[in-house]
Amino acid sequence: MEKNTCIILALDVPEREEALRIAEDVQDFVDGIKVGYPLILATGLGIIRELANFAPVIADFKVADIPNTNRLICEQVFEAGANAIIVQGFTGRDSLDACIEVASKFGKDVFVVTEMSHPGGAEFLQPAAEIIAKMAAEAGAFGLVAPATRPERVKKLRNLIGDELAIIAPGVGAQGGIASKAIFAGADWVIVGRIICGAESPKKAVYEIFKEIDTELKGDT
Ligand code: OMP
Repeated sequence: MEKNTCIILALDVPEREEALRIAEDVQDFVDGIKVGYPLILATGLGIIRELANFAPVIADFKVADIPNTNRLICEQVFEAGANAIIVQGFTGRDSLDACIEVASKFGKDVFVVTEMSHPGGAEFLQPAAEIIAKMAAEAGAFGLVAPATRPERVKKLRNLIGDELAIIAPGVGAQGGIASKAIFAGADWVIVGRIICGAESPKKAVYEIFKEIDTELKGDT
């Protein structure tokens, strides 16, 4: 995935036509499109290949099972045309290794969830986030998912892993996070859903996020 705009669209809509309309509208302004259960359960796995015409697709299945089941899930997802998959880290090293093994076979990437962005993400995952991040680095994951709602945690995780892994950060807009703060804290990309998908002009909504990052970046130099 190339870093141009630092924005990944979370395409959480339940209809194919709407999804394709939004993807087409924003295709030149996002670096990736993340799809998950809402859209794939509603439309089928085939939507991944359709969306891949617009931008690299990250399949957000937050895979969290035993190694063999993880392997089977990853194979389906990469055969369907996804560029990357999001998996949970709390299931342990062997489960993660299974995902990374399949991803390597396909030449694709694995992102590992550390601490989630919603308030409940601080309950059980936060205490384990740093161990999970280290494990992800050792296992050869491509990147981490870390909360834009807690930029100080993104910074902590970035300091821990160095520049070895990418960080993608959800929680901007609807969950209260601010894009520039997550990027300053060390995220490579922010993941943004509702404020883009629900906007009258998704393209304009993406531009507003880009402008906020850009303005703050310039202000910082
Ligand atoms: P909005 O809150 O609408 O911007 O969407 C955020 C997207 O990121 C949704 O697709 C969530 O499922 C996803 N997400 C989080 O919000 N928090 C996390 O900690 C992890 C994810 C994720 O793995 O993508």
